[in-house]
Amino acid sequence: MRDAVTSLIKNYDSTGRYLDRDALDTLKSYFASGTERVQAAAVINANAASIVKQAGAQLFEDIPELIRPGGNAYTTRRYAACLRDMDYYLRYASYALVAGNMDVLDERVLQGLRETYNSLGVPIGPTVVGIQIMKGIVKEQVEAAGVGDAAFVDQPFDYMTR
Ligand code: CYC
Repeated sequence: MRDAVTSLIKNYDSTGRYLDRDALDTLKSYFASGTERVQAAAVINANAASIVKQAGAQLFEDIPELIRPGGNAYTTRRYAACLRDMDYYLRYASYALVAGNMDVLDERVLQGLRETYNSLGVPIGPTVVGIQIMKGIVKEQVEAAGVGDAAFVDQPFDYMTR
């Protein structure tokens, strides 16, 4: 698991270089956006349950087949598994936002996920829709909390989606 600073240092150390202009610019922009990243994490933390609930409701309204017989989120167990997965995506997105680095998503969420989903018949397209719905809700709430430009919030959600 790495953050913006450790990953930059690792790169420079591996070639024995001092931190150059590019490195310093990267560090400056990471630290300059630090307060906003923490604010975004605070918003997610304070509203996680309602964000997941709202996103789930929107997802099942947009794609109602998911919760009909034959749908992958049909039966209470699978419905709950789906909301639990959404909660995982949200929590790990908050970590990646604070870290300013997407490594944690590869390591803890995405590795092997496609294979797991394929073997269980969990449809990837609708999962992507769910993650994008959460992105929209989080962005709205982060902006409402007074963070000027919440564009940085997109990054972990878009990363998982890709
Ligand atoms: C299942 N989701 C699973 C499983 C895993 C994950 C491992 C199989 C084991 C289980 O049921 O618990 C995902 N586990 C994760 C992730 C992590 C992890 C991401 C990292 C922290 O440890 N079905 C839909 C929707 C979608 C959905 C589109 C919700 C967005 O139709 C999710 N995931 C879903 C469902 C299951 C599942 C329904 C249960 C499938 C089954 O058992 O038939």
